[in-house]
Amino acid sequence: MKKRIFILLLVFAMFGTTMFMSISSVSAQGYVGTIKSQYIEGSITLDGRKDAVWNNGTESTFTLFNFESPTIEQNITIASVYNNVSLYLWISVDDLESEATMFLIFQTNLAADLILDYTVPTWTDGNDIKTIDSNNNSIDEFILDDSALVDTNYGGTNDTNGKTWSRPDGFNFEVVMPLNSTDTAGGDFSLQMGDSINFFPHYIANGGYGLIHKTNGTWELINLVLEEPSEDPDPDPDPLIPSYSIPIVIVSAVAVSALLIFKTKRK
Ligand SMILES: [Ca+2]
Ligand SMILES: [Ca+2]
Repeated sequence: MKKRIFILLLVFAMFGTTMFMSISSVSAQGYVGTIKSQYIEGSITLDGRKDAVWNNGTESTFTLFNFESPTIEQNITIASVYNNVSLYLWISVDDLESEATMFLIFQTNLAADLILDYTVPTWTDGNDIKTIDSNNNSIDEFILDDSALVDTNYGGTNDTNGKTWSRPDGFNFEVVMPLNSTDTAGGDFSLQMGDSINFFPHYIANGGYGLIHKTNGTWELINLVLEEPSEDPDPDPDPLIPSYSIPIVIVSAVAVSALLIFKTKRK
């Protein structure tokens, strides 16, 4: 009898452990969408204005939630293009605040979820942060020991540059970052055509906003893809010889040949 109870307890323990492992392996991190960064020739003048070159990048709008009061929402619109050396992001926010900061937290540490504690929030070590504010301060950082550290204070280089246009009804952030800064001390990302990277937009103006759902403890990242340009169709295809002209050419050649033979024989 005791043996039976022991086996029963063992089965329950194994079942419970399996259940716990399967539940704990479910990640709270998801994806809200993809931004397709389009390849461009040349570069962009940073001024916060949405110049014609930005028509190459498709706009995507995302809803961020206030960290303190999740029912307060803030929409942001993002577009992206890139060339052989740089990645550009254009971010537009409608907001009547006088000052704002945009943190772009790029997931360069793929061994763990980007967010360490969504309630604060805090970020996982080893990820890269590019920051631009409405006073045109551009700061390149990385996460270590739950803190955002400035690259240049730890042997790295500042690899972000941006200009913000403070509109009467909001902000346009225009940011450029090297595809490959080679700054390992600053934990910078390294990208090339066809690559993708996840990032979390963290907007601060009268409170912090992000893609965190506090009601169920989940959060979302945006997937940024450096789209490979599609092959151009042949802009000047070789003119085709119309099919009906081939018999005419043959008949003409035969006629000319016959005429030459006839003339030769007459001589
Ligand atoms: Ca960095
Ligand atoms: Ca850097």
